[in-house]
Amino acid sequence: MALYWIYPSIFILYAFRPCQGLRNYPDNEVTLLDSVSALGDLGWEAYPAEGWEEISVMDERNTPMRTYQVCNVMEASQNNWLRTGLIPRHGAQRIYVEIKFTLRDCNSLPGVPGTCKETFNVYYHESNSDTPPPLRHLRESQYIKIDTIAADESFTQTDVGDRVMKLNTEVRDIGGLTKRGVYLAFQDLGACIALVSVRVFYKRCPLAVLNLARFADTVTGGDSALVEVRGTCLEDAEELEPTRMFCSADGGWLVPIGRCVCRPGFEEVDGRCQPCRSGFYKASAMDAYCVKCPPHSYSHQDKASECVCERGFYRAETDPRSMACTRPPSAPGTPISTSNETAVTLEWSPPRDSGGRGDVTYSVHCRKCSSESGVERCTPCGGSAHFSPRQFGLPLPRVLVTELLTRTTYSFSVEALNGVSHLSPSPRTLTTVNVTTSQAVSVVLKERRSKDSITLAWHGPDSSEGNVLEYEVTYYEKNQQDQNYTVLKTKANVMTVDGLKPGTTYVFRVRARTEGGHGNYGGEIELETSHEDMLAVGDPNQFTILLASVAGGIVLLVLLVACFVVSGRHCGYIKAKQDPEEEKMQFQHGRVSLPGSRTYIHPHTYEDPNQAVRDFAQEIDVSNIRIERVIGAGEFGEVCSGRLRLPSKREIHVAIKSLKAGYTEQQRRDFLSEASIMGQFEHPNIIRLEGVVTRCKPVMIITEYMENGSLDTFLKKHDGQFTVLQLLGMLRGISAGMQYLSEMNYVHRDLAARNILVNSNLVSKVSDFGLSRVLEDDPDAAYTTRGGKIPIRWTAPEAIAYRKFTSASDIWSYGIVMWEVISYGERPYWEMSNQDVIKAIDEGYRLPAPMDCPVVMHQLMLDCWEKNRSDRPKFGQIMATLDRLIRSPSCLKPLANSSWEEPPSPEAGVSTVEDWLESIKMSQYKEQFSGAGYVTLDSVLYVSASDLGKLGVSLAGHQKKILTSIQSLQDQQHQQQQTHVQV
Ligand code: ACK
Repeated sequence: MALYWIYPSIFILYAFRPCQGLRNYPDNEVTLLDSVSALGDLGWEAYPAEGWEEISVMDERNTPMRTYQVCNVMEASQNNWLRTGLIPRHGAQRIYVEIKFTLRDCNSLPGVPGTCKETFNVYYHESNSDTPPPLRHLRESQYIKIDTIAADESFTQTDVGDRVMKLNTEVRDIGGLTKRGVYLAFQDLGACIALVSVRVFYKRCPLAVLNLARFADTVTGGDSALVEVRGTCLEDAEELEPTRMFCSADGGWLVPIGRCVCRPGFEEVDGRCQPCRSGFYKASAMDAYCVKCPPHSYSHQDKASECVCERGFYRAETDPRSMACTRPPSAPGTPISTSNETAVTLEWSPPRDSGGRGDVTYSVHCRKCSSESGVERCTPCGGSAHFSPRQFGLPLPRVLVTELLTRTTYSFSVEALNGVSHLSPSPRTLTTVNVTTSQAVSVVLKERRSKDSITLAWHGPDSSEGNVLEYEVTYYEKNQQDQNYTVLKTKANVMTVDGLKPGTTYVFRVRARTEGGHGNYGGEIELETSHEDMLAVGDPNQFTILLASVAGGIVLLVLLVACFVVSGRHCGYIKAKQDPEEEKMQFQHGRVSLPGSRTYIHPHTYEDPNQAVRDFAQEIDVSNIRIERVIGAGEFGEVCSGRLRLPSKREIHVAIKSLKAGYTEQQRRDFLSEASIMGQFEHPNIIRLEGVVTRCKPVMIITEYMENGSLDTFLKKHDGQFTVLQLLGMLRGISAGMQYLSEMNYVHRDLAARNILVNSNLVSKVSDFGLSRVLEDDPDAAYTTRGGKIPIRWTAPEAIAYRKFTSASDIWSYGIVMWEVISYGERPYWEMSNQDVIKAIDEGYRLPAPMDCPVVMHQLMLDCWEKNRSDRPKFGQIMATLDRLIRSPSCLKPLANSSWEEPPSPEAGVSTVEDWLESIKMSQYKEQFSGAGYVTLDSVLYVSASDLGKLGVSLAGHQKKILTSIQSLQDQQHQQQQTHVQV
């Protein structure tokens, strides 16, 4: 063991174990091995014997601490191995290895040969067995290299003297594990190293409780995918909607969906369900809180889901639990009766106590009484009396009883009832009144009419009333000022009255004379003579039919008029309803020829869609176009790039969309509709239409060429390469274009980064105006329950739910585009399903701020995602905000997730050209580099842009990426040299 080592050991003692026993790790990390807190011998195997050495040192609390050290720098050809025992992975698919070590700077060791190293290698081997073959039989090929570890901070003799220690911490991860555990192996090839601590851990999403659901401690997925976890409702809670959350790869919970609620008798307090106290209750899981028992009820025990009624009070089955308990009403007031020969009207006052309810009704019981030998006997009337409106369940305190016998005494008892009367065992209280009817001729049953006569028939009084001697028929002409009566007499109970005026109404009454004298008149009846004899209808049914048909005619007429009025109003209504925010496609016909008229005209308003194309798009002669190459595939055919030279104009670069052969007329119309829409716009942030070719095949749409293609692909390709201000510039462009469109009353409906094109100056322009695009073209569109196809992740909830597409729904989509831009083309809501997205949005979830997103930008996104569309900003306001931010970039400094660590630069730790190119995702150039002799990392440090050109890296973006990375490699090397110089 080299003599140099003693010093670091001392430093380990004092410098690196300040918190022995207090090591706290984030609660989403589960430690599988921690060499520092191991109590006994670590039992790691070292080979050869003179290589790694376990050295126990004491920390400041005199606690022994184990380190492994090696420092055979004086001898060449070192190959010293140190291997841990089997570290069980406990189900984790990805584990992390955190190594803390110190490393001596070779230059600081006087006289060491050039073989001295400043790195060591870390390997792993997956295994199910905890008895590995001895290390001396180790074959390197059985182990997989995790990395070569270099020190960020090596230390020198001076550091040792100054007692300044430089501890390095490196973390590496190993994914895709399947066996019981892993062995870690450290290979030293001649460096002076002390392994101060080795910690192996995996990440998990720690047990979480949210929305009254418990989400179990979950091991993160092996790759970057989210792990979906079902929640279970807490005790005394029940599921309102299945609960789910996603455990992200870095141990955080994302996107809570669903909810549990406290079951009846329990309420939520501090995130748990607590029982309702006595005197309180909660009837439904959907109620938020326990509430006091309603009047006349109580709960003596906890957890009451309803309160019990006090004695004498009841709750009807249909009464809500929140309603006071009630009781039957008191008796109604004594009825006042009015009677004639066969009818009685009864009226009474309502009960003084309604029992606390509003559903009091009345029932009337009828008995017919007669006295025999001075004793009155009453029997139920049965069906012989008729009650109007009814006998039982009368809503008002009155009833008309008809079809009674004349000169008969009846006993009527009225009772008041309510919704709980049937629950009360107490006898009901009735109010009774006796009424005696008088004698009269009852109702006229029949009538027959002619121009000048009317025939009447009637029922005579009951024979018990005595023999009828004659009937007296009285009538008069209804509309005569002085109502002169005419009295006619007959013994029969039918009479024809002649000598009447045609078409005139008469009023008739009939009474009987018995031995006892004249009885009372029955009711009056009005009858009208007919105008013509032929209209003299004998049968009252026919009359009814006639009346019915006349009435029907009137009803029909009324209905027709009503329909007419309603339909008129309906049209008016549609118009009136046309919300200024509503879909703004104006269905007017004609050119936009009025200067200053800035309203978009929908091509469907044209009877002949070709006319719309002629109106808005210039026809280009195909000889002016030169197609160069295919750049993509559109819905209707290929998209190519090419050149357009119009007479007396300079040649320009254009994109050419063509309509594939074999199209239908409808497809041709849909294809060209994009040109007739685009041709109406003229704005620097809207893709410009150059013209169309319709007179020969294939039909083409020619637009300006956008060198950088669609924004989503462009951003993914340039991940992390722009400043926030550059991203803001792109967003400003999109919002300027959208403001223009919204002022033109055009609603885009499919605003998404994939539908924004970017030119070589990073100007972004809104594109994709085809009429059928939302239905067919967009790969992100999904069918909704209403059958329409909608790009769910980009679309406002009201547009998904009821197709309410407005400029405000475009604002929602704009917020999603902001998120896409700041996250460099990340897929909104990642791999969540469309259904989950809809649900999560409905429950108030919103996309979190992307990495490095300024707080203000995320706030602006959240404003665009306000549920209520009128609360969302307008494009003009968004423009103003972006302009303000661009003017004062300091506002962009606070980041929404500043706790996120700076990601390590991709090239950190790479040691070969291949690894380096891979780390910056440029491995397609591996062969070009090795072919040109760039085999070591040092050799690429001075590669220039022109060298790259010669190597065949011609894309400006790729050159930029490689050169930026070379710059970081140079910085890293510079830092390492600085450390050496300090030594
Ligand atoms: O992402 P990209 O490169 O950009 O691939 C698609 C492809 O055509 C199919 O739509 C590209 N594209 C469409 N219009 C234009 C244009 N005006 N300029 C350049 N590329 C375009 C789009």
